[in-house]
Amino acid sequence: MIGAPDRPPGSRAPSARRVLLARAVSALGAAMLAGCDRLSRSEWLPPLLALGEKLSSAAQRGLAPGALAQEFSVAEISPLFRSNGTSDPDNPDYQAMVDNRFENWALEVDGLVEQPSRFSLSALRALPARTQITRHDCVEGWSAIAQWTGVPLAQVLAHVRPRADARYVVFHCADPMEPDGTGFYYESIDLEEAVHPQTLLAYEMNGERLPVAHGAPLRLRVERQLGYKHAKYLMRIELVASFAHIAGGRGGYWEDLGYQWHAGL
Ligand SMILES: Nc1nc2c(c(=O)[nH]1)N[C@H]1C(S)=C(S)[C@@H](COP(=O)(O)O)O[C@H]1N2
Ligand SMILES: [Mo]
Repeated sequence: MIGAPDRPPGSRAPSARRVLLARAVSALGAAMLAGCDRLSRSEWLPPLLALGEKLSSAAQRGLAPGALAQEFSVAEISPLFRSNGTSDPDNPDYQAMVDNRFENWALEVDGLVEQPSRFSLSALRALPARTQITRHDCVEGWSAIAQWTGVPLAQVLAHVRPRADARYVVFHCADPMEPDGTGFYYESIDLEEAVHPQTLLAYEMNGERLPVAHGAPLRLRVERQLGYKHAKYLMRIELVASFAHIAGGRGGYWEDLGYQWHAGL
């Protein structure tokens, strides 16, 4: 196994205010999603995006759950950004897609959604994009700043319309973690993190197509969380009510090995 973080991230007890706010946000999200089941996308999308904006304006007032991660200037971009964990998936299907410049790659989005969908790279590129310069912090003890461009996950969720019982977003990756080609890397976040304005499905790094070493063709950027949450080599996004039935049941490859699911900075 390559690039194993050598210690778990520090776990902080969430403040009572944070817990209350998180509950309020989930309740708001659930109520909104439930109410939107019968609405068309044009009616459904704005409230979802508005929720993300509410979270970020709450952030500006210093309320924890919607806080924005710090953004940096172009001058602060790191000249070197390590590749960590998998840097070239040992998966013949993935390698065939690399050879084909990801023409045949598509992101599956399914699970507890009204409209299961497949998105080609060009379909994702056609959606409104966001660019942000952020710092990546790995629990192995290194950090690096890069510019990321991608589609806010909220936009993709607005297309597939999560059902009222959806609570988590699970990211399934192309890289097997076991020598026999099984045990694919995976991660998960909750819906609050999923609709946060800085949560992106990124297809560009520092203005270039995302390199294989950093997760081509698509990776998650979830800027308020430690490095291992930023799933690379995305193949499928699944909306679930619980992740107990997936792999080791703890919501992620490293979580199954004992790391915290809440990897908030
Ligand atoms: N699919 C996949 N995603 C992954 C990993 C991995 O091994 N496989 N490693 C994680 C860890 S621990 C870190 S620090 C970052 C590293 O991203 P980078 O290679 O762009 O530096 O990716 C995360 N996402
Ligand atoms: Mo990491």
